[in-house]
Amino acid sequence: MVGYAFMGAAHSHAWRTAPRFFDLPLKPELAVLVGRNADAARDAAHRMGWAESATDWRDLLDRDDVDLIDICTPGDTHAEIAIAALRAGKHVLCEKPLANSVAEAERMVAAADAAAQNGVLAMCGYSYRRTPALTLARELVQEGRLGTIRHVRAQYLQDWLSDELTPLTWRMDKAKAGSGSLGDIGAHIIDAAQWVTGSPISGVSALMETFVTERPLGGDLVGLGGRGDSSGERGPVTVDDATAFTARFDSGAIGVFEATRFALGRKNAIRLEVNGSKGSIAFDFEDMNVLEYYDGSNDSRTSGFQRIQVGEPDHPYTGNWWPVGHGLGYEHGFTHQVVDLVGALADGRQPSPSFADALQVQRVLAAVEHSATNESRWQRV
Ligand code: SOE
Repeated sequence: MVGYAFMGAAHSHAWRTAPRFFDLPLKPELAVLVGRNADAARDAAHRMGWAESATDWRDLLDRDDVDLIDICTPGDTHAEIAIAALRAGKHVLCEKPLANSVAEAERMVAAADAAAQNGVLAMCGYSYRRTPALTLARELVQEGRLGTIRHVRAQYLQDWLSDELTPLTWRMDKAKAGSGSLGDIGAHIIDAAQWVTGSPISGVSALMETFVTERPLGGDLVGLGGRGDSSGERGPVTVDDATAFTARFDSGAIGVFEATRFALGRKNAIRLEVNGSKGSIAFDFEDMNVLEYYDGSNDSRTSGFQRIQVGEPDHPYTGNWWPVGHGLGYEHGFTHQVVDLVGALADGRQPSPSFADALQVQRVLAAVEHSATNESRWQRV
């Protein structure tokens, strides 16, 4: 694994936990944790359960005891590491978004296609798909329970930048992160909307905003909050704080999307509502064990959104955990991601989402950015 901050911790938990709750055909071994700072990487390896630590990811390429490289670094290093790993015959799990540009993402897809000829496989870590309630939503759409999809309403609301004194970190540096709210959290709802509905986005019209254009220096590695001081040195914010866009789907459905780090009071509210001709679903990650479902076939006397407790043994993934009503958390999506990745590798099957799936998300990110920076079809009032 390369990187050991927020995603490194979540992935390590998943690699350790998956074989203890699911019968995996292959047993993950946490061999080497890579981080630039030797002491910090050694501490993290010990804390997160890795046998060794190293400071250069290139050391992994010719180790025959390493079969897969898990990339948990900021987006500016995804292409270099993934392409080298695939060429060295290592399977790859790469965090989202796949890359910081469509060009990089296309190079990664080409490397993945070439590697797949030799049975070397790659996956992109859009882990929210594996929240049981969202997997159930996709199953209901696929079964036709919602009928023809008309609307997708998706929001990803956080508020960790609402304080103007929250210090700069890599997440606000375009060179490292590629974009701000758009790629960090907007990418999740773009992937989830396309995956749940089964239809790719074909066009967008967007606006992006940076409310606070400079901040105190001194953020930490995870870079999700904290409070700097107003007297110290300040630096520029080079990414979006918030994004809003409308979208058309190949299927003919229309979508409204919003991603922000300034929705004061909303901590990690991933909201998805899909309205079809026969039914609707609604989800909010801040109530992540519930899927709301409206069955249009009910008679009007008994109709209404029902709250499905997604925890029954026949719901996705939940049979391996606790009895219904006890609930899962943020970390379980990462564990389910490992379960599905390891199952695909054992069968020699392409894991989902593939790099090609992640490239489609990257194309939507680029279209949103292009629309927002070109005032396209914006009518002044
Ligand atoms: C910060 O917005 C962040 O850590 C994202 O980078 C993650 O993808 C999301 O799961 C939680 O919030």
